Amino acid sequence: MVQWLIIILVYDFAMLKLSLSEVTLSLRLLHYKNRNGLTYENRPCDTRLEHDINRDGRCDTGFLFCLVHLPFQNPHNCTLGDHFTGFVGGDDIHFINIDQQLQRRSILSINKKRQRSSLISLWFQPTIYFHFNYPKTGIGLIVEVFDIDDNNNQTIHDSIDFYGRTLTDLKLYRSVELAQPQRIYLRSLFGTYTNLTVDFLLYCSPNYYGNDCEIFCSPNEQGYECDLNTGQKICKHGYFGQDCLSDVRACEDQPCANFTFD
Ligand SMILES: [Ca+2]
Ligand SMILES: [Ca+2]
Repeated sequence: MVQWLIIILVYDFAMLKLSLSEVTLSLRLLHYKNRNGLTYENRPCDTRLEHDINRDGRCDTGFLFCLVHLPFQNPHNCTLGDHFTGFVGGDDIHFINIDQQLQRRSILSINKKRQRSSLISLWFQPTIYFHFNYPKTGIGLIVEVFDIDDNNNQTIHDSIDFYGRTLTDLKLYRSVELAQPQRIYLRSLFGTYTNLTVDFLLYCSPNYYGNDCEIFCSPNEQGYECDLNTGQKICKHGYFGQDCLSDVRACEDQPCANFTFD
């Protein structure tokens, strides 16, 4: 009885593993602008000096990115993942991609420009990555823009703005090498004057293949490689069978069912 239970559990686990897919969604923030420097209610971000993290009267901007399964629900849970940036700058933020290897010289010149214009923030922002099972119904993105009032207490931030958008128009690429960034301008749902420009990439996570990234194949050093288009196992010389883990040498002494010497 116990043996049957174990067999059923192993089978279920194997089926579950087969049915999983994994995609990566990356967000590279490019530019954020709050034209009036106010919240969505047209109010100043801070009326109390101790809440002004920047110490210059600008909003102290931070973003919460939340990914959901479509359709949108209210209230929403970030079922596909979330990421809070913390404080990243003021009302006009030009994000710098730290994934690109910046020369020390160019960083220095950026710092000089930064000193010249105190109204523009430059922020070294890494690309934000999400990994999840590809949802057939589509991906929804919700962004909350906050004015940070206390770096140690997330509950007291003021809301500056809110963006919501489906990402059903994002193309799913088969690998990161093939993926082309898609630029999206996120705009306020309240008609206020903030917007955020983001480059999105959606692609199969490493070792996942197929139209919906549902085929998993991790190359086996000895037995097989993976076909880059289909994810099917390609047996290396000397190996055969469905999993390419049967060794030809084992067939030299006694015949194997699926293998004959030519
Ligand atoms: Ca505030
Ligand atoms: Ca603040």
